[in-house]
Amino acid sequence: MAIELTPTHKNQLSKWIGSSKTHKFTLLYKISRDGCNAQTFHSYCDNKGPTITVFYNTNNSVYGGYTAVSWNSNGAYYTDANAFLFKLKFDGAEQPMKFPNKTNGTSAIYGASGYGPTFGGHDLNSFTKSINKSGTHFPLNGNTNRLGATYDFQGQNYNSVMNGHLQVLDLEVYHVEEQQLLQKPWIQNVDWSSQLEEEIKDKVATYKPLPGLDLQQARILLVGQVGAGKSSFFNTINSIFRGHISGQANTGSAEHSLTTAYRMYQVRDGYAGKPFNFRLCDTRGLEEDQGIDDHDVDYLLDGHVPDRYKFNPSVPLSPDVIGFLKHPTLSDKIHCVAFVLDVSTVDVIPEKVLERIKAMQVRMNQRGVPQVVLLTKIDRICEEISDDVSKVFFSPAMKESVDKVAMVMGLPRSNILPIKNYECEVELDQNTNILSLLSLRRILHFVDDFLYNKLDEIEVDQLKKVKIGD
Ligand SMILES: Nc1nc2c(ncn2[C@@H]2O[C@H](COP(=O)(O)OP(=O)(O)OP(=O)(O)O)[C@@H](O)[C@H]2O)c(=O)[nH]1
Ligand SMILES: [Mg+2]
Repeated sequence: MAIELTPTHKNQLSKWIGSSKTHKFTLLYKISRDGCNAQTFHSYCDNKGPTITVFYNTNNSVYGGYTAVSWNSNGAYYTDANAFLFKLKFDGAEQPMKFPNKTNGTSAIYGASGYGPTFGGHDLNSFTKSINKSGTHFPLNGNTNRLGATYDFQGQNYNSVMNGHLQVLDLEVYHVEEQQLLQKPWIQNVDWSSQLEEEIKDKVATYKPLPGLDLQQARILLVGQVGAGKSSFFNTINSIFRGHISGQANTGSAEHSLTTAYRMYQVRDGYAGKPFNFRLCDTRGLEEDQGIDDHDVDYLLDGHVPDRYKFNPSVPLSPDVIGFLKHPTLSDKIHCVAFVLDVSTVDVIPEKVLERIKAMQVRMNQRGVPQVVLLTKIDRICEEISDDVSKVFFSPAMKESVDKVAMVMGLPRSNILPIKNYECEVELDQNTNILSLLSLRRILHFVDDFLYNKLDEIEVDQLKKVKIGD
């Protein structure tokens, strides 16, 4: 995927810039698109107000600087007490650090026609004149000789922020401005009341799959990248009906999927109540070369895979595994698929993982299985949502992410369902519950759509038989 600021990075920068508002980032200049040339930089960025400059180096480190003062070409230093340098990632790992100005803003930036973005005197000079691309990267000719002269690097240095070089895959400058929440919700006007919570809880609790198909429970398959929040979604729904935060499914962060066995989780009505008429089927997380593949997906969709089947990355699923259902019926099959995607990293899903998802979608489409996206970790991309989940449909950042995901997945926007899973909370939250329940209810509606189609098929078949019998 293209190199650009992720929603999480935007949210982090937004917090550092200050004020409780989120910010809108508008791309002004990008060397891979516009060429690495100081004059071009100035023609696109001078007199534009506050900006963020971001470096993406060849070690997958991301760093840069913010200034509230406009860039200019006057050959002069400018004062800005709000300016800061930062690092977001180092060697591919998230390492957010802010390096504040330590000179009361004196010499915060240097603007000159032959210079690319230059911070301090000079803590960080990106490049001078123009740079040609060399293979995949730009060998910037700037310097960092006086790193720490104007900005407090808090013990960090050229090596621990910039990997000791200025070879970048890209460099971007964004205009930054405060962003208001939308006046009107971008999709759905929800009344975030306890009455609504009870209403949807009841709908979910009393859900029955379409009669006439001999089906007790709807089966919803959760698929997605490692750490996206698949198991947490089950825990969230389970917690709502248990009445307290529950961690029945194992969740957390690990290099490879924490979920190693296929689990068809049931949710019960209260502590020891009866299971509801749906199951959330949790799978091993997708990776570039691990996790369920499109071949496994065939078996999963068609209902051959037994509960607690242990995924083994080196041994593909086959009819020889213990418990393999040789003749599954409609009730064993999957009736809706929920792709679980982490909204904070959705821009950087590896190409290979996306290819796997696309290949799976082909198989789902062949079977007419409806698909939705559960977009998790929405608290990570917008401060207002992090404070209050009910702001989700008023957040421009959220709307932008939903639009993007809908396009990438080739699904209507109404199939993209933002949710906030419980992760560190100790108490249930009404708005968090409502959002998850709304998503689950929509999924159950999609299950019904699938079942109606099955019923139609059966009725047509029966009609044919009757006609032949005539
Ligand atoms: N902030 C935040 N964290 C979340 C959310 N959902 C999940 N997490 C965290 O993300 C991490 C991974 O969540 P899991 O539910 O284990 O993810 P998974 O998709 O089951 O991952 P694997 O089983 O490893 O493939 C955990 O630390 C969760 O607490 C969310 O909505 N917001
Ligand atoms: Mg899991």
